Amino acid sequence: MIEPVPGADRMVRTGCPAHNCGGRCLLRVWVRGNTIIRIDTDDRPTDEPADPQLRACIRGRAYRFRQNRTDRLLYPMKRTGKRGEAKFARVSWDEAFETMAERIVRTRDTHGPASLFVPYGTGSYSLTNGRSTAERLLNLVGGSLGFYNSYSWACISAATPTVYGTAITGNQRQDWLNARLILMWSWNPAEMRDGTNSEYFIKKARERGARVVCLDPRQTLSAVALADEWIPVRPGTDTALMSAMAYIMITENLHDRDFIRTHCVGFDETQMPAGMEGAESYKDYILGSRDGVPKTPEWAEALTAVPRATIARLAREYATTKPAVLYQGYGMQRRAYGEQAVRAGCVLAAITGNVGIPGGWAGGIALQAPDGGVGWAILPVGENPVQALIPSFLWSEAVLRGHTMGPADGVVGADRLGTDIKLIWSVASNILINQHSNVNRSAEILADENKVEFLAVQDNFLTPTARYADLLLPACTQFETWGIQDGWKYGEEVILAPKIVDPPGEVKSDYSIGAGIAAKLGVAEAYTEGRDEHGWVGWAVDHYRKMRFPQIPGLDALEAANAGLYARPVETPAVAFADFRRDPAAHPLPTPSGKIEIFSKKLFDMKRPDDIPAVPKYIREWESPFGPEAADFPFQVIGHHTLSRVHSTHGNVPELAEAFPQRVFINPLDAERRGLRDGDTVKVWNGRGALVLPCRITGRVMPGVLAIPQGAWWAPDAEGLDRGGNVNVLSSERWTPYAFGNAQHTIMAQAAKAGRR
Ligand SMILES: Nc1nc2c(c(=O)[nH]1)N[C@H]1C(S)=C(S)[C@@H](COP(=O)(O)OP(=O)(O)OC[C@H]3O[C@@H](n4cnc5c(=O)[nH]c(N)nc54)[C@H](O)[C@@H]3O)O[C@H]1N2
Ligand SMILES: Nc1nc2c(c(=O)[nH]1)N[C@H]1C(S)=C(S)[C@@H](COP(=O)(O)OP(=O)(O)OC[C@H]3O[C@@H](n4cnc5c(=O)[nH]c(N)nc54)[C@H](O)[C@@H]3O)O[C@H]1N2
Ligand code: SF4
Ligand SMILES: [Mo]
Repeated sequence: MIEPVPGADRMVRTGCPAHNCGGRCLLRVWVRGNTIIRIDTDDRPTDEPADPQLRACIRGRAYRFRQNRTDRLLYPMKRTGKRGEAKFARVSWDEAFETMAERIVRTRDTHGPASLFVPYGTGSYSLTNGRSTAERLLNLVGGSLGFYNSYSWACISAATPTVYGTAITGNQRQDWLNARLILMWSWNPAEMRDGTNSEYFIKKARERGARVVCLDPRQTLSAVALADEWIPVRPGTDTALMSAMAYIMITENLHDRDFIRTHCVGFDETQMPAGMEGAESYKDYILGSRDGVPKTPEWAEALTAVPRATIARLAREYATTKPAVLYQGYGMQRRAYGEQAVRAGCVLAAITGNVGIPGGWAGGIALQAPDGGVGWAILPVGENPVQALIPSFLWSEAVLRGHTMGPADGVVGADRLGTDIKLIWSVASNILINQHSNVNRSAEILADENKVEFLAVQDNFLTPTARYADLLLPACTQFETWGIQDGWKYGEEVILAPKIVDPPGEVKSDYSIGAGIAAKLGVAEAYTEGRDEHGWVGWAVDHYRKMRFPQIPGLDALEAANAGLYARPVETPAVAFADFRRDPAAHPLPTPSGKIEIFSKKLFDMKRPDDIPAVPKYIREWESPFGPEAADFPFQVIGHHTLSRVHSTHGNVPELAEAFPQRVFINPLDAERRGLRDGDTVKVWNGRGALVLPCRITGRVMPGVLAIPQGAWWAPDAEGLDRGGNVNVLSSERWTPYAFGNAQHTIMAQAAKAGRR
């Protein structure tokens, strides 16, 4: 039932602004005049797993506090002080468009189109807002340097296909109701949303009798609310734990020998890929027959801090409780050698025979079967005339030494870049300063006008990145333009995002900004194809109808219904690899062998056994409690994804910060040794930077581990000490060996009391 909100003159159902929040939910937005006065959520009377409500989290419900802030960027502005000083003067849109056009042409003609770059940025996935609006324009005037891979999934998206040949390894979530055991490994969907309703499906599975175990260094909200057991694991050691589980399975004969024989390669010496007969198999590694180190529970206990008896029990339980889900979150792969934990988890799923069956789970990145799910709610960008791509995480390398970069630095599509990055147009992104590793390094690089010669930032607010802009372009929020969304990773919905209020000041949509610059460059017609934002949403609805949702009504009907969404119920959940399971010869995997590659010849041929082994191995992280660095920097620091923010988005909303203050979480044993009381301010530092924050003393984080939620806005004082508590002042720019990914959870640091509350 709709309860009218007092004072509201209309209610619009819409998608929650599509940031990179891990979900896609339905909001009811109550408006008076041009002001949003209240937000609540999905009121459809459905509570069935086939088509559950898309209920909003705290961020969506609190969105009016972000929307209505008085410090929104209102006008285009140009820099008047030094880079990073954040001194700006207002300019007209005409001057802003002219400056952009002139700089794009000048940089392209001087350094080549590969010197132009639109960085990774996930602030908007709502079709007409977001970075694709900039890419589309640049592609019409010569192109720009592209990137592949993400800050989210670098290792898991690169490593999953080395095992399965595809990223579509996930069953639809309704199938979790068929599972009898669910291991939530490094996965916290009660807090970091991973598909709206993932936690709902876990609850439903539990109601049906599944046991749920959570493996995480933190006793997360998921461990508390969704799990029967929490097993604390020392960060960065998951592959050791998985290896010891395999040791128990192999030595106790609990593995699925038939499935391994018919569907896998590389498990043991009897089934090595052609030409690899003498190489070390997975079983060789686990039993230690080549390296002399059997991967026993005793061995793993010393690394993981998980008692050997627990390891053995978990191994037996996972091997014998069928079917079972081992869900791999992304925290354990945003780390040094994150590729190994991904491959090791997939191998456990394979050797227990959980692949391709209802209630089972293949592991890996788990895009949704049968076709990877939806995910087209971005403006088409066209063809990029520049072929070269860099790994998204290596943009700062390409600023410093792009002209020397080639395949050894992860460049694909070209033998060399041939130029450094000279112009950056950052749209819906806080990567450059806040979200990339090693903030102090990034700030120093960007402050140098001889490196990046021109930096435009397009955002809603004066973010830490925006403070470094030469030109600030004020973008509207997604309530202020037309958009359309689909599931973040899972889901069967198309969600309409109508324009609800007019933007303040002279604020424009990202698309209109692109169109304004396009006009100056003489490509307006090609850019817009005659459509405004609403026109593109109509185009997208037709696209969805052709691609996946044949029954979806037209835009007019969707608009008139004010239903907010079109949902397709999932009556029979798809199971990834079901065909392969039934008949592997007729339905081979897209791997070189056509089978599950426990041993990868492709990786073997890279001839880097120490950091890219052919079978998954535990490798000590480059910063770890077991290395000499631990003498000065004994704590492992994790910057997990927190409920109150989407990365740095919402980081300037005091109402959310009051509910979830930014703090360092520290175990009572560690706090006592440092003389800390709850609420004391703590300084945390390493060789790259330092921050201060109040502490929260809690047994919900392992001893030796500090948790500092990622995404807080960097706020350095005069000494460079970060008062905002941004964990990236501590993280390192070093990338992972195979995926060239960000290892932002691999941090060693020291901590001490800075003050008393
Ligand atoms: N509320 C909220 N939700 C979000 C986001 C957000 O910003 N806020 N961001 C979204 C995006 S873009 C992404 S990519 C995903 C990210 O999703 P994830 O990467 O899965 O999220 P994290 O919080 O980094 O990590 C998940 C859990 O892994 C744990 N962890 C860290 N290191 C290790 C380890 O070495 N071993 C084990 N076993 N566990 C470890 C952390 O304590 C954490 O509880 O979240 C999405 N959902
Ligand atoms: N230490 C550490 N660092 C991390 C991570 C971690 O786990 N640990 N996680 C990484 C991950 S997984 C990700 S995905 C990245 C995310 O990093 P980013 O992609 O930079 O995401 P946000 O920090 O949310 O910044 C998005 C920006 O877009 C702006 N914005 C929002 N809506 C709009 C819009 O409609 N138009 C425009 N123009 N701007 C808009 C917001 O105000 C915000 O400034 O962070 C990465 N950084
Ligand atoms: S999960 Fe994401 S889409 Fe859903 S309400 Fe929260 S912020 Fe909005
Ligand atoms: Mo992400």
